Amino acid sequence: MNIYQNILSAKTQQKKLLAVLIDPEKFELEHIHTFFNKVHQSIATHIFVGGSTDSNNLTTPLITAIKKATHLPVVLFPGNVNQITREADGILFLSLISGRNPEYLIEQQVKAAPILSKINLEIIPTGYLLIDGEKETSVQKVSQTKPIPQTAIDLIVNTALAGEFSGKKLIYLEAGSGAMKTVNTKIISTVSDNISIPLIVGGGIRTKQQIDTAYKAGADLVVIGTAFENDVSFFNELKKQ
Ligand code: 1GP
Repeated sequence: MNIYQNILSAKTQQKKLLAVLIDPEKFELEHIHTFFNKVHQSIATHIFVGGSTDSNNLTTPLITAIKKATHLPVVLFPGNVNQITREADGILFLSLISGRNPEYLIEQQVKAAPILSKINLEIIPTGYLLIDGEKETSVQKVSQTKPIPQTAIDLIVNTALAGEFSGKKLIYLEAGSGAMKTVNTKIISTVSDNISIPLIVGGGIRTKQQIDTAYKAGADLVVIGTAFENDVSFFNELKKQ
């Protein structure tokens, strides 16, 4: 499975992608089969697994169970190095480039390197930008970095471009899990017009209309976690044609 090549070719064909984000601390394993029945009837194309914390080391058993329940690619979206597991298919190798905390710019990556060098995960370098979603999110608390205000479009674009020029293969615009305000369309379209690598957008997206708006503005892949956690019937609105 070449996850990145598939994302790239979807972008070329203007086929939009949707990742369901599963937080190991919030997912109820006993409902895995009903959950994935819904996922498989929907337009979801990827499963992302991760959270800001995973104090009880739930990621490995969760991904083992997910791999049995689905053929969709399972991609780690780790809050820290302890969430890395060989059970996944790939990993977003994140650098929090909107922040200036060396721990999340390079230190976690250095700690991850010896683990990743021994296992066979597809590594996808990702420039991760925290954008103000009008709520103090876990990413902000854990990373001790400030989000970029939505009005600072030049800074957002230049940060995304710096990510691309540094070799990131994806740019992720993150308003934070449960954000009150999603990343606005002006930001999405300006970043999308200026970069050539695929663009991920997530944080606070709760409706089909918000998904479509993000796609139209230039998002190649939308990530949704909270809306599915709160109500699995949201999948019914996202049925495959
Ligand atoms: C969070 O972008 C993701 O990292 C998804 O956010 O939980 O608000 O959907 P939500």
